[in-house]
Amino acid sequence: MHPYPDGFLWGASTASHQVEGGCVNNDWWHRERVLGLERSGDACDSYHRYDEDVALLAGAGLNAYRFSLEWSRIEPEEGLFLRAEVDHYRRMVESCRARGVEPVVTLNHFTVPQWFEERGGWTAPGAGDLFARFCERVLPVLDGVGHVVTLNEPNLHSCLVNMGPHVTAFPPAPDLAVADALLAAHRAVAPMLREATGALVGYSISSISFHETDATDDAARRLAHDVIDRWFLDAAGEDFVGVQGYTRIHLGAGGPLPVPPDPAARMIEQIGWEFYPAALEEMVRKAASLSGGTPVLVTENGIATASDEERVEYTTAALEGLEKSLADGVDVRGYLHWSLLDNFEWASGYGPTFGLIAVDRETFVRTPKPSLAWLGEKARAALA
Ligand code: GCO
Repeated sequence: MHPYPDGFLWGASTASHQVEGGCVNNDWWHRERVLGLERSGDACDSYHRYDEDVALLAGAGLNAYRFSLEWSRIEPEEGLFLRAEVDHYRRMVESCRARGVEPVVTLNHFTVPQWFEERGGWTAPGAGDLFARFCERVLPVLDGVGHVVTLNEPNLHSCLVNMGPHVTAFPPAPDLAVADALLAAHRAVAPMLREATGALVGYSISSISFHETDATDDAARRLAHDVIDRWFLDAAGEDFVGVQGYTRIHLGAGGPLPVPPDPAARMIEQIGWEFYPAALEEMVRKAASLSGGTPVLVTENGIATASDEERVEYTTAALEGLEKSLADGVDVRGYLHWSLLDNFEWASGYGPTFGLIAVDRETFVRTPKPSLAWLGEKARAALA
């Protein structure tokens, strides 16, 4: 017997800038150039190959696909909305539907149009209104979509002051102005989205498992609580909270300790994170309890490794933890693996490979890894 409830979502996640290719009009494209980072370029060319991506996912036995809308394509200049791009994302939803795959749509996964960035980003006056207008314009995409994620990791975003995620290390304190602006933006659109689409609406939290050490002080504790707990407490969507848990970080004096502090760590991933699959269970339980029982949707969990055996080992352990929390009555609605494809990992470029499917960097040919069939089998068995 397995503890997965009926209708459990089994799937994988991606994000527009990381897979589409040619996202030339957003803040990240510019940041790559200005900071001399590896360029995202054509990414996985999923803008043109999404149908193949969805077919591979569905063919393996998975029933959910989380992807994001690229705001900079839909509104390339302030106030100029391109109907053809809205239609493009609608076709993605229909491609999912045609294969019995539940689309989980993220409205904003880190990237914003360059014009939005240049007018001051999320904390500039009127930013929330611009996001709300964008959300209204993409309603045709969302018709019949069951789960809408408004913002990806607003808590992580607010930690990495003015630089965007994955570029800087943790600053001494989260930027609460960014945090507040993102929370306000979510609150301003969530009721409208619920009413207009009937979807469940929430946002996804970066859920790092913080572990204390002998050196942990109050400043470090405060940071951990501001980063995670404050968001859970304030924010837990009325509909669901997305949990994205990968690893743990040890707290020292003032903030996180450099990885790896623990000589017992099983391995360190390509991205410098400790292999720590127990993070998922810990964070799912924490999210459910701090949000007062808001249903949890695991919107990301995975491992950056060149070894697909390690991916299966990690995910097996993560799912065992998830099953324990389900057996204890925690309301978890789905598990979406990060990521469907090896893709563009922000400031780390194409080095770290999180995908269930490899992508040839020259030809974009997709080669499913054994972990895709393995996860699909788990899904089939649980859904049977
Ligand atoms: C994030 C994102 C993803 C990442 C993934 C691996 O957490 O930053 O949602 O875009 O690629 O988490 O780092």
